[in-house]
Amino acid sequence: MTRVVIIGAGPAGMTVATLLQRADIECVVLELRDQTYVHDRQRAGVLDHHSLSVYEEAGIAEEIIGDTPPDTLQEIRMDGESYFRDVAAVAGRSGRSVPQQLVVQRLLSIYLRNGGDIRFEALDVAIHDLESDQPRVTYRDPDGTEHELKCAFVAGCDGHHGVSRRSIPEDELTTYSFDHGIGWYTLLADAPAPKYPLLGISRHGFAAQFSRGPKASRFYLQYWLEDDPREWADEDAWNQLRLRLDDPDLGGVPFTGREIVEMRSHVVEPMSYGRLFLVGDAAHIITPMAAKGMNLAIADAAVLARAIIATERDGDQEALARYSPTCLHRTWDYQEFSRWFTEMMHDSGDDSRAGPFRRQLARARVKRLVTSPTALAAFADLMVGTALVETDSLGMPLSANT
Ligand code: FAS
Repeated sequence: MTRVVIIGAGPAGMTVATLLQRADIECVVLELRDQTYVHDRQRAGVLDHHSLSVYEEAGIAEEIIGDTPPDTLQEIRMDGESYFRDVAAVAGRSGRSVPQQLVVQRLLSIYLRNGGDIRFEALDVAIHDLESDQPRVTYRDPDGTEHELKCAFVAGCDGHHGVSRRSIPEDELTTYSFDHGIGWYTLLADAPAPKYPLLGISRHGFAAQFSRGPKASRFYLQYWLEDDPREWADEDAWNQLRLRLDDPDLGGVPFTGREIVEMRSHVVEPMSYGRLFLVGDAAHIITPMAAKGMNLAIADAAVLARAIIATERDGDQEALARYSPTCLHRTWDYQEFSRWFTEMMHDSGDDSRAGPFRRQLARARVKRLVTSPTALAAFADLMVGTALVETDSLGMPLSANT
C-alpha cells in the first residue's frame, strides 16, 4: 500500500517525495497542473544554506545546485551611495542563487529517474478519513476516471490555494495574517544579471534586481495597493527602475514576465491534523523580501520526511508529534525577520505612508546594518539560513540556549 500521498509538486512536494523515495518509503505525488506548468513556473531564486544542507544530507546537492557559484556579497544603494555586505563571509556559510523552477525540475528528474510515481493533471483531489489511521485520497484524471488511494499519511504541499488546508475543520485551526500594505511588481527581462543581488532605497520607493541565470534578471518594484502596475507602460517601469536603482543605463529590453505579489503574511496553527501534514505555502505565506518562501517549504519538507521515516522505520510516533511545533518555531522566526527587513527597506525610502519619523528609524537601521559588525552578523545569520531548531511537542526548543 502507498504509505504517503503527497498533494502538490512544488518545492515542498518534490522535496518530501524525493527524500521519502531515497528512504524506500512508497509515495505517490498528485499534481493538479501538467508537467510543463510545473517545470517552467518561475518564483523564488535563492536556496539558503539550510536548504543546501537538506539536499547534501540526501546526497543530491550537486545535482540540485548544478554549476551555480556560492552567493557572496549583496549591495544596497541609498542616496547615490553603495554599501556592500558579504553575508556569506560574515556568517561563514552561504546560499546559492538557484531559480525555483530549476530546483523543481531537478528534483522531478531525480524522482522520475528512480521510478517515482507522480500523476499530473489530477483533478478534484479530495482527502477523507483524516482522523483514521488509513486516510483516503480521491481524484479524477483528465478523461474523467475516478481514483482512490489509501495511505498512512497525507502531505499537503499544494500551496496557499490548495485543497489540503481547506480539508481541516476551520475550528481546529488558528489563522494569523498581516497585510504589509504594499505590493511588488515583479518583472523578468533578458537584462544582464547584476554582479551581486541589488537592493535600491529611494524616495520613489523600493526596487531590487536579482539574477535569474547569467543573461536574465528579476526586478522588483514597490507599488501602493491602490495602483495597478500592470497598467504602467514598460518604459515607465524601466524609468522607475533606473531612478530607484540609481542606474541610468539600465534596461530598455522588453519584459518577458510580469506578476504582482501583494505583501501579505499568513500562518496557520497547528500545521497538522490527524494524518494530514501541511507543508510550505499550504501552511504559511511570507513576503519574498528575505527570500524565505521556498526555503521554509524545503525546511518543512525535510522535518516531515525525517519524522515519517522515524515512524515507519523505528515506530517513533514522537517525531510526527514534533512536526508542527518544530516548523512553526522556524516559521515565526523567519516571519519576524522578513517583517523587520521589509519595514527597513520600504520605510527608509518613500515616507508618504510610514511618515518622516519611521523613515528616519528605518534609515538608522540601514546605517547600523552597514556599520556595525554585530548587527551585520545577526542579519547574515538569518539571511544565509539558520540551522534547524528541533522543538518538543509543546514548541520548546530541545536545545534552548542555556
Ligand atoms: P507551491 O505553490 O510552489 O506548489 C504547490 C503545488 O501544488 C503547485 O504545483 C500547484 O499546482 C499544486 N496544487 C495546488 N492545488 C492543488 C490541488 N488541489 N491538487 C493537486 N495539486 C495542487 N519566494 C521567494 O523567496 N522569492 C521570490 O521571488 C518569490 N516569488 C514569488 C512569486 C509568486 C507569484 C508567488 C506566488 C510566490 C513567490 N515566492 C517567492 C514564494 C514561493 O517561492 C513559495 O514560497 C513556494 O513556491 C512554496 O512552495 P510550495 O509550498 O511547494 O507551494
